[in-house]
Amino acid sequence: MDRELVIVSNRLPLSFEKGGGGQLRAKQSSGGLVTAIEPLLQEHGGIWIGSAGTEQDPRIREELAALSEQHHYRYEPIALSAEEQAKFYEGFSNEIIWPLFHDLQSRCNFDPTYWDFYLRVNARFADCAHQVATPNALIWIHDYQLMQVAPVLRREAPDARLVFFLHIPFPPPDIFEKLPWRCQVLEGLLAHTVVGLQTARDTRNFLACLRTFLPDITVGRRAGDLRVVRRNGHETLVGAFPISIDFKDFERASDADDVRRRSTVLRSHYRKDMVTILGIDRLDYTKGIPERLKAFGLFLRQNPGLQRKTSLIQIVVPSRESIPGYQQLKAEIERLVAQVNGEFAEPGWVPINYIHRALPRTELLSLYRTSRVAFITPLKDGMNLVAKEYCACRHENDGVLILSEFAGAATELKAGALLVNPYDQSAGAAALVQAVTMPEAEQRRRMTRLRNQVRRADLGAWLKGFLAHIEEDPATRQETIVEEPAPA
Ligand code: GDG
Repeated sequence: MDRELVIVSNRLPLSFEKGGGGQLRAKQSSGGLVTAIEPLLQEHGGIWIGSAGTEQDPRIREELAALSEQHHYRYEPIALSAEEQAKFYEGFSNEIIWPLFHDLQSRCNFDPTYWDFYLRVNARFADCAHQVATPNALIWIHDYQLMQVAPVLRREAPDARLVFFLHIPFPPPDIFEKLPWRCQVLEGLLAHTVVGLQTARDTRNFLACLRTFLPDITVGRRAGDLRVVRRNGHETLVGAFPISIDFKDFERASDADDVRRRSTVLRSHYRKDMVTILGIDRLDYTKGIPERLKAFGLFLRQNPGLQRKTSLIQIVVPSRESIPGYQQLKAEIERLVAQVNGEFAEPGWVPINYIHRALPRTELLSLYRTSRVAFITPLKDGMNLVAKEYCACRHENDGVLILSEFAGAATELKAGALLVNPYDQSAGAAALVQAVTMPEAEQRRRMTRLRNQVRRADLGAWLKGFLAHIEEDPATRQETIVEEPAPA
């Protein structure tokens, strides 16, 4: 890539903790966006703009400057006040956009004071990008917290390459229309030259919302299901670019000595014929954790013969704990774990191993290696990288992936996974029976397909597909664009 790369995301890929003696400790963040973007900057260099938390400690800036020297890229921190964090991040982003875009509109809190903070903080990110980026930099803005950065940047730097990727789903018009600021959000997105979404369904929904709420647009169809949206003389390329993982890196890292050693220890904790089932999620109501625990309880109740032969290991990574609802969710999960364990546990066998903390990477990879089943059932998910990581770590081509049909990953992985409706406990229980008792030959057939798919459509392919459109110049484009009439 010839241009300077500037990544703009809500958070930097690391946060700071104060040690016992008051010294600052940098901690690498986990989460889908970091997993995908960090390797890109490591390879190409550039700048990452994002918040490093609400702490105003001046040492954070110094520490980041020192870390920038060691890494291939530079960090530009944005300091948010406690009120900005509360109303822009926890408020507008996570009490309105997050639930609405995951089709959970009844969880939204449409507090009218949030929007001004969203605009104000987005403008600060835009100002920072304007100041630090070279004039022809590629400014790649990420995700739902920053959908109003581009309109400001476009005014300040009319020729900048502004591209956007949405990591979460895009809802259909009859859900999106509840948003009081729906037209401004759509207009903000059209200030980019490329808008990437996770799946064809998200792209369809986005285009349907544009047609419904901004009727003065025209839409042209291009090869490969891409669309060109035109409005007021500006063009935006819109398309699905399913995000992925660095398959080879996961495959290699999960076969390293430390992971092999840890996997042997993990296996030794269980009886030889025990099938371990793995769930890993951030603490979030979209991930369908209570629904999954209920399905597992039903599975045990309906299948006494499989009790003592199966254990669910459920990792819940702490997340957004200051937002109302997340504490309640944690309490609900803990109540359900206690209920299922209370009903079925016996000396020597605990049905659910519940872990509420982030795990070191070695532990995560060892769990992928040793768990015969991955049980991943979000109510709705942009993609879900855990599903792809599990497949990349299955060296023996065995194991079964049970996946929600509402995860973006289901589009690519449906041929090898067992797809379930996460709201349907009976279907979840039935899929568990099928997974736990699946003959080895069928496991291998399915897992080989899954691994081939993830290997082929890996992180490199995602980047290549997305970045291929960055340099396009509408004035010299050869391809004919067929105007697409709005559906009746
Ligand atoms: C958003 C969208 C979309 C998890 N626990 C630990 C840990 N992780 C890592 C996993 C994985 C990442 O976090 C989680 O990614 P997901 O994709 O599953 O989910 P979100 O964080 O909600 O991500 C999602 C994604 O963006 C990318 O576009 O797929 O739909 O919601 O990489 O490995 N890592 C470590 N310890 C843990 O305990 N080290």
